[in-house]
Amino acid sequence: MKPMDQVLDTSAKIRSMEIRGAGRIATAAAASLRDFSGAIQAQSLDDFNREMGKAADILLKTRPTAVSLSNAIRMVMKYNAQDLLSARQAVVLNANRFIEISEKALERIGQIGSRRIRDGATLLTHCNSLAALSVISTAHKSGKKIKVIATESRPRYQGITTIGMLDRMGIETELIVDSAARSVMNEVDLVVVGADVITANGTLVNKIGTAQIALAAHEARTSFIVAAETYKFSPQTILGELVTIEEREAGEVLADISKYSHVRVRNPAFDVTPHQYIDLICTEVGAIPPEMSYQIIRERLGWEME
Ligand code: RUB
Repeated sequence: MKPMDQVLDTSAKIRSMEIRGAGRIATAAAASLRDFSGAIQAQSLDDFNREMGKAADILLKTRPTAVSLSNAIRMVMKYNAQDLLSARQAVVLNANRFIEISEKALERIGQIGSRRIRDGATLLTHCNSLAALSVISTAHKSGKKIKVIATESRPRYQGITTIGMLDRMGIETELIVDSAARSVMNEVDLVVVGADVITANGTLVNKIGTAQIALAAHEARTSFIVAAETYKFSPQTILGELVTIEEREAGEVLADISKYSHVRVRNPAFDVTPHQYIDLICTEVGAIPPEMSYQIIRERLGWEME
């Protein structure tokens, strides 16, 4: 396999959602850049930089919403080497560091988030988020008796992956269709979801359906928390950049559209939850109100206004 084929293969897997979820996309991209850096036959530092730039670009274009992807790529590509050997070493170091930080963050988020869960609680989660599942599994492992209601998360049914994971952990679980969220909300003590993006003002971008769950939780006075590594926060939003919401193919929603001549199927993959509906964001550096997102971006992502 040519070195670039490995990058193309990872990119194809991310695009087709064989690799999915903001955290998993980010670590897969970091690992792909690391492996590519060791495999390319660059003759000079310029060659190396150019090839790395191409690979980073390909990975960056796979899915447009999750900021974890661009943050991970930026962290891996932040090398300022004088020669080829040190450039390679820096990429490997950066990528491994990112992957390690990301694993540790999940563990820490679990510890921090699980403190919000009381014994006997009923939780609701949407889609399939490793960060949200870390909160849930840590609470379970600490001996709290919990029940989880999981949505299907149409159209890609990531909820089925979630119930599989919960089942393997031995957690009592109920599966509902997405539109049943309001019906069960009065039984729920806490909603916990993951994040694809958190903006400078604490707005959450996550799997389509999250916003109406947040709205239902707000109306039912049910707590709504987000579990997210700090690399899910978006530095670009400080400059007012809008988050691109991925629109996926119609075929994911309706198999045969051809028999309808006046119908267009819309398939936005993510939606936007305003910060007013979020009680807390559990990150690896602590549980913060959404209004503190700006500080996280300034302090954790080392990003300065230019
Ligand atoms: C996945 C999704 C998840 C977040 C967080 O969307 O919306 O809630 O990515 O996941 P998709 P994690 O399936 O379209 O990628 O906590 O695992 O990063």
